[in-house]
Amino acid sequence: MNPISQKDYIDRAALRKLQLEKLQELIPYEYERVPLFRRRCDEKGVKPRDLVKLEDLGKFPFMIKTDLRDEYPYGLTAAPMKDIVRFHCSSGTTGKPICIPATMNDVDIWSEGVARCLAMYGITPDDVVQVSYGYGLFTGGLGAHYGAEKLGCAVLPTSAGNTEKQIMLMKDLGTTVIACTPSYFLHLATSAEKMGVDFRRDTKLKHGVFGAEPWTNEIKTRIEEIAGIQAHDIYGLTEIAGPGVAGNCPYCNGLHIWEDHFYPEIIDPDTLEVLPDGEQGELVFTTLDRRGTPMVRYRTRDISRLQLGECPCGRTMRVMDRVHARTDDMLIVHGVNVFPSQVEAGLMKVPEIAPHYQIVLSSTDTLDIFEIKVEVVPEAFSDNIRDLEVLRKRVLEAVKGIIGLTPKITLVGPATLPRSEGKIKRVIDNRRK
Ligand code: DLL
Repeated sequence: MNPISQKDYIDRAALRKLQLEKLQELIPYEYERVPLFRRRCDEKGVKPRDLVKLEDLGKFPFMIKTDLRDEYPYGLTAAPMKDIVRFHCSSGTTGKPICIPATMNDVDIWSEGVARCLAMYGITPDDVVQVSYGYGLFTGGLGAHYGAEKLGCAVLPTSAGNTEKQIMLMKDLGTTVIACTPSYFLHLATSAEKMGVDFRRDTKLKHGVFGAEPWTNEIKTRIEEIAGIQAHDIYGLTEIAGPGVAGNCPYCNGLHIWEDHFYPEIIDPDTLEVLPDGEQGELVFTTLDRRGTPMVRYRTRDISRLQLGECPCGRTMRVMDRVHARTDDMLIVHGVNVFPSQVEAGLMKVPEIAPHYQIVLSSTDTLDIFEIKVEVVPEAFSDNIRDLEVLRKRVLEAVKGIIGLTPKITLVGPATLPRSEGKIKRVIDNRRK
């Protein structure tokens, strides 16, 4: 076992003790240094000394994304500038970005999280890791980079884009691990095919480290089939660290959370009550060690569940369900709730359908129009209108079976929908607000 993985197996009682000790340091630190947190605690009538046992964390106020925007750039920074070594920012969808200053120790803990994920996937210092997440303000590139280096891997920092060159380097340098968004990997795969490169035959690729966007088990299977690799899930967010807050182990369809650094809770997003393990709700994290921009009870908006029971791999860190949806990406069409991942799961049931699709919503005066544009794989794409119509009906049935609505299905030719180098935008909502 790589020494970096030893912490994954800590005894649960020792873990809880450690978490409490860390929280009892963090809460007064945050209270003293971050006026917003202090104000909220005072409004709730809760003091740092009220944290006597782990469950007491539930008495403390939440933090949300708009707090980060409102307090931009330094309002939530708790460490002096002499201790800050790095900034990451996330643009979000609207308005001002959020800015997360980090200390050297914050960067170290984050890198350790990524390294522990990689080790769990079976990646070793012998591996060559091509980091095709974007480098810069986004945490994907530098996060994967530092984590892979910490494990002792050889890192090829290609960043995203320049796809043909990426494929050439992958071949020439013997890349064994690629780290990028799943949607960018699918784009790489299409480009490789066009270049006559077969991942199985012409490269040494064995692992994919994919995250930063929701991707279904169906897409995971497709990727594994297309490239002959193991596709691993890595989860994280800028506000908490970046990639490497949690990662999936080969034994469970979920992700071990590095609970010794990132304390998870699941809450009901409506009542804000903490839910017991086993129940689905919104994931909330407290950063136990961060000192640059600590987060106490940060509401991620990601929907997940903390699984019950022990993982056969022996790791004691709790397992969260893979994140397929966010509370804010739910679409309401004709009064029905639809998540893009449900559409994806339906589409991927049809083998002639390629993993490239777009959901387009528009409206007339009285009606929502819900269209799904999806590519057909080259082998199944034909000029025969009747064949395509038969396929279209099969796709419709597959999607309808999951979402319970009848969308307009538009089949399009291979490589016609936009591709992405980073996070893909699946939904275009042109409805009048
Ligand atoms: O996406 C960090 C990251 C980079 C994670 C590279 C994994 C790999 P943000 O840009 O702040 O940070 O976006 C965070 O992306 O709240 C989720 O909604 C989504 N997300 C991240 N990883 C996954 C995943 C990075 N594995 C937001 N599965 C999160 C599903 C994910 N969604």
